[in-house]
Amino acid sequence: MIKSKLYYEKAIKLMPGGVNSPVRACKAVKATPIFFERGDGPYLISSDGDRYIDYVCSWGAIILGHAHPEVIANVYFASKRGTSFGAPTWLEVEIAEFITRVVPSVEVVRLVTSGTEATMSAVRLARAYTGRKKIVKFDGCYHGHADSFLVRAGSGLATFGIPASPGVPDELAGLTISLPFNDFQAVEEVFKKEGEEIACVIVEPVPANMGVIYPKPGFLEFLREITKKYGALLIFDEVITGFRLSLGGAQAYFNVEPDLTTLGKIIGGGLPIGAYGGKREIMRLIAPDGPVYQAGTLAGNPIAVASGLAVLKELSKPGTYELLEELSSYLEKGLREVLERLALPYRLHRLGSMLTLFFTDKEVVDFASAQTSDTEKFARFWQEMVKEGVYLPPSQFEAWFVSLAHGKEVLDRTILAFEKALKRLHS
Ligand code: KE4
Repeated sequence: MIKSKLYYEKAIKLMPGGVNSPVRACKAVKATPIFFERGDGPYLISSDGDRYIDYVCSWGAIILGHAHPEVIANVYFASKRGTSFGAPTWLEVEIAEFITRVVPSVEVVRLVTSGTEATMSAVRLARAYTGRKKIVKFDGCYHGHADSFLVRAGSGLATFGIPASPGVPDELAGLTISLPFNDFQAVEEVFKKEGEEIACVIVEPVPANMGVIYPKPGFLEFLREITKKYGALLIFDEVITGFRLSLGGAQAYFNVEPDLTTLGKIIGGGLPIGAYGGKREIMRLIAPDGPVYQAGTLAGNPIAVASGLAVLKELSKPGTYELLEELSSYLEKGLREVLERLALPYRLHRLGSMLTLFFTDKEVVDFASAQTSDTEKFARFWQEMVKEGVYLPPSQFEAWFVSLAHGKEVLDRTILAFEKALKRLHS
């Protein structure tokens, strides 16, 4: 990886950690980041010319596989018409029509340019709509880097949040209450105590930012009911699960309808995009219809939207999600057989085409239990998988993503690599 090392030496002088997003620095896996030049279907090709089977998939944004011809064609022809006008285009109407048609809770949608913009705008809207200031999130769930989300759970249950990053004012962090995911009682107690002051609950319906965690049966329905009871809004952050778990996202998969939904990643086909939406009655508060301000120079950018439309068109073809499920369950089965053969007690979670192997023998139901994982062992495992030509997210607390380009031959090679990596790890 000569070139990657050379590029990294230059990069770290010019950008914080040599990267434009922290997790890419591969600090959690004690490795020099690999620099990539090209994606091709299920593969990434590095600057050193090495080919890897990719399970990062741009953190979930790539679901058709890299450089899908329909996406490339749409981007090419859109860019020939110019890259940005700062004025409405028909493309935005097309994608808004699609999203509002297939995502159950969304009647009106606003496009932005990242998941963070989507979630921070949705929270501002919830605060405006309810006239309340407090928000509830869950430990280990990540909603982007807006100040209100960079909050650690306060000591004790219902005390206010503590800044999880310098630069976040205590006063603002204090308005965020962070609770253990899947903890019915903790949510009940907080709402009993301060429900009338809570503007919203924001949740990843299937958390993927602490590794993939299953919502306990009835937990999402419970959040739906308790927010309704106290007049708070329920926000499903579907930046990852949107168009990943089904065409209608997690809300369709679990049949639980939030008040607001945030989207990103897949709807841009790998180009910068985000979106938030919900019932007309709520969204009508957004400027210029209403007084809640939110804006963006490149929001609804025609190239990003053209890219996203190509992906959404492919995803809406009959049999697509059945194929994705078939490929993902094939991979899961193969990985489980290896864990059984090697008598390893690790916890493998999979929902749809996202999965995580927790290096712990404990049941993983929330962030605290996910943190019983041996991150040192994960780091060595990650490095061994790289040696086998498989590129996994460089953190124990992320999800591996299967794309429609990950055919059986690629999955078989992954399963073989998995066995060899674990054998070396445990030799
Ligand atoms: P962006 O601002 O990064 O587009 O989206 C923020 C966001 C919001 N909500 C959820 C559920 C998310 O997962 C994310 C971003 N995901 C992380 C990785 N899991 C992005 C990767 C990174 O930070 O580099």
